[in-house]
Amino acid sequence: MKALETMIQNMFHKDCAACTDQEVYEALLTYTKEQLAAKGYHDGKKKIYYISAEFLIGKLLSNNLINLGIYDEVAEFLKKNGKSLAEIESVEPEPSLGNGGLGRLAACFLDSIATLGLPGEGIGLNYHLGLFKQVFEDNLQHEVPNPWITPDSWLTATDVTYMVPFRGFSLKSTMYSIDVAGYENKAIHLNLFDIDLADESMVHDGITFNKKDILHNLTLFLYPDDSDEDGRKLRVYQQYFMVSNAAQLILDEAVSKGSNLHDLADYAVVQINDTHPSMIIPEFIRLLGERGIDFDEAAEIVSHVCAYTNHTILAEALEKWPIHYLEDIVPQLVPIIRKLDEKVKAKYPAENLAIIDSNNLVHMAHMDIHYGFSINGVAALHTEILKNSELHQFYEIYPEKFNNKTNGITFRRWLMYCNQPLTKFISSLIGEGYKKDADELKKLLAYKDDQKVLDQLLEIKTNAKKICKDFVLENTGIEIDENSVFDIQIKRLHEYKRQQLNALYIIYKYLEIKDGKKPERPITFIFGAKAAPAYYIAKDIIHLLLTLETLIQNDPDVAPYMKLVMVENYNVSAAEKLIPACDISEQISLASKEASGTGNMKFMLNGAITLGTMDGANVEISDLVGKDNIYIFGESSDEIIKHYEKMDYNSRAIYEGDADIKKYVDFIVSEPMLKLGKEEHLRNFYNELLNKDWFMTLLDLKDYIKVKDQVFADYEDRNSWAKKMLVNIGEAGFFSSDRTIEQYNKDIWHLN
Ligand code: NTF
Repeated sequence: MKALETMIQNMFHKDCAACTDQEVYEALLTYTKEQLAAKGYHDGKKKIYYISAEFLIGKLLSNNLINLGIYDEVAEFLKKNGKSLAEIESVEPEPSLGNGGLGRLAACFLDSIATLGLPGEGIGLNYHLGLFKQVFEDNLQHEVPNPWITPDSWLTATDVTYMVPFRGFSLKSTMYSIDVAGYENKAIHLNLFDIDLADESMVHDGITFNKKDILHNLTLFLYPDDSDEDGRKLRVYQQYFMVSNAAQLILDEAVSKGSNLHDLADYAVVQINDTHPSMIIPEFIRLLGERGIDFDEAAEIVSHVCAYTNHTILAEALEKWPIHYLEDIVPQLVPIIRKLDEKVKAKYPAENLAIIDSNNLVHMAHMDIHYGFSINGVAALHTEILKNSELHQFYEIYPEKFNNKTNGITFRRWLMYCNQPLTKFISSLIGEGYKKDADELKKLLAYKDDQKVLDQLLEIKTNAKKICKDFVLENTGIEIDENSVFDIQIKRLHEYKRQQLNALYIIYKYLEIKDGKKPERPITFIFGAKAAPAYYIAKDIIHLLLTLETLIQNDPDVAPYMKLVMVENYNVSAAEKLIPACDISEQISLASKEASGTGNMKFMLNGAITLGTMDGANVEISDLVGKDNIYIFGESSDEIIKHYEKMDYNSRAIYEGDADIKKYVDFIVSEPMLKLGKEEHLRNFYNELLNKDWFMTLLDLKDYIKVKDQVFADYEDRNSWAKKMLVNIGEAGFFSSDRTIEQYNKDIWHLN
C-alpha cells in the first residue's frame, strides 16, 4: 500500500489519516484506475461487442478492488488510518445506467467476459442523469435527476470520435471508457458514447426537459419518457447514435487488425441486447456500402456477425417503430430496411414474418431474427415459450437459430462483495475454488446434517439482518426487528411482477391480526421498486404500498406483529444491503411473463428461500433445489397462455365469487385507507383490479395466501429452514454468469 500512500501524499500533501473521505475516495479512484490499466486488456483477433442501451454497473470501487485482489489490503490500510472503506464507498456517486434486470445482466456479463479472459467490450451510451432518483412525498413517487458524473470518475475520455448523421444535421461523438476488471485477470472496456454539448441545465421541475432539443439532450436520460411522440423519437435518436458509433468503431477495429471487411465475421461478433440496438443491422449495411461492398453481400456479412437476445414476451417491450419516424430521423436507413424487408417478403410472404407490417411499423425483433444468426431466450422456459408460441412462426423457418442461455449473476459482486461473512464461512468449509468455479459450491451439500454449520448459517443471516436494519432505518425512518422474518420483493414495479399480489396478502394478514390471529413471529415485508414515470398504474401500486406502510405503522394493534417498509430509490447499492438479509425471496410474476429474473438467483445464493410461480428461472431453481427447498404456487404458464388465447379471464367474477377475495380487494378503498391515502389513486387501482387485472392477480391470490402461510409456519423449524438455506446456496453455482458466458462463447461467439 506504499504506492497508495504516496499517491495520497502527492495529491493532497497530507497523510491518509488527515484526509477527508472525499479525498481518500479520489485517491483510491486514481489508484485503482492505474492498477487496472497496468494489468492490461484482453485482446484477440475476434472480439465480442455486447451492445446495450443499459449497463447497470452500480458503484465500482469495491468491485474493482475485489477483482484486483486488493480489497482486504486496502480495507486494512484504511482502518489503520482511522478510515472505513464502507464510509468511503458512500462518497462514490452511483451510476444508474439501467432500469433493472436487463441492464444489470449486461454489467454481470462484462465482469464474466473479463474474468474468463475473452476479448470483448460493452458499447452503450453515457447518460448524464441515468435513471431518475425516486423520492417519496405524500406517499407518492416523484422523480428527480440523478447526476453521477463528477470531475474525477471512472470514465476516461478517449480520442475516439465519429460523426453520426441525422436528417438535417450530424452529431459529433466522443467515446468514454470504463475499465471492467476480470476477477484476478485483465480488464475489458465498457465504451460509452456521448455528445459534446449535453446540457444538464435544461432539466427543470423534476425531470422535465425540451425533448426536441436533440443537440443538447441526446444523452441526458436513460429512456426518456415515451408517452408522447417527441419522447419516442428521442429514443430513436439515442438508439441510432449508439449503433452508428458502435458500427463505425467495430469496422475500424476490424480493419486495423487486418480485416478486408468481407471477412468481418472473423473479427467481430455483436450481441444485440434486446431490440434497442437493432438498427445496427441496417447501419452496418450502409457503412459496408460506403466501403464498396454491395447490398446482398453486406446483408450476408451482417448475418454472420449479429446475434440477438430476447428478454421479454411483453408486447409493449417489443419495439415497433413507425417507418415515418425513421424517415424523419435516419432517412439513410429507410431504403436499406425496405430492401431487407423485400427480401424477406419474397421468400416468406406471411404478414406475421414481415419486417415492415401493413401498418408501416418496423418490427425490430423481426429484423434481428431474419438477419441475425442466433436468437436466444434467457431461461429454459422463456426460450420454450419463444419457440412454441411467441415467435413460433420464426422457429418454424429458422429452428437452428434458436437457443437458450439461462441468465446468471456475477458472484464477485453478489456474494464476495455484498456478503463477506458468508463468503468467509463458505471458504472455511470448502476452500476458495468456488470463486473461480462456481460449481464447487456443491461441496457445501456435504454439510447438510452438520449442526454447527447450520447454526452458523442462521447466525450469519441474523447478523446481515442487523446491518440491513440500520440501512432501512436510515432510508425509511422505520425501525424493523432483526428477529422478524424478512420477506423481500425488490425489482422494477410492473403489474406482471405482481407487487399488488403481495400487497393483497399484506391486507389479508393485517385483517387477520385485527381479528386477533397473531403470527408466531413478527413479519417484515420489504419492497423496493421504481415505476416508469408515465406508467400510472404502477405509480398507483406504489401509492397503495406506501399507504399500507403508514396504516400499519400507525396501528398499535398491528405494528408489533408486522411491518411494511418500502425502500426509497431502490438501486444496486440498496440491493447489496437487502439481499444478504433476506429470508423469503418473492418471485411471484404471472407465469410465462418473467423471462428469467436474476434477483431470484442473487437471493438464492445468499441463502434466501424462493416463494414463487413456475416462471422464468424459478423453474430451474426449483429443478435444482427440489420441491422441499422452494415454495411454488399459482397456475402454470401453459394455463396462463391458454387464458390469454381464450380471453376467458374475468377478475370481477373471481371477486364476486369469493367473499374473502372481495374483502381484501375492497379494503383498498376502505375508510381507513381513504383517510390516509389519495382516493384518486386508490380507486384507479381498485377499478383496474376489478375491470381488467391483465396480469391475473386474483387468479393466484388464494393459492398464494395458502402457500405463504405455510412458508411462515415452516420458518419456525429453524433447523430444517437452515437446511433449505444450505441447499439453496450449494445449488446456486449454476447461476454464475461465468457459466452463462461460457455457453454464449461455446454456442454463439466462438472466441478463443
Ligand atoms: C428483463 N427484460 C426481464 O424482464 C427479466 O426477466 C430478465 O431477467 C432480464 O431482462 C434479463 O434477461 C427487460 O427488462 C426488457 F427490457 F426486456 F423488458
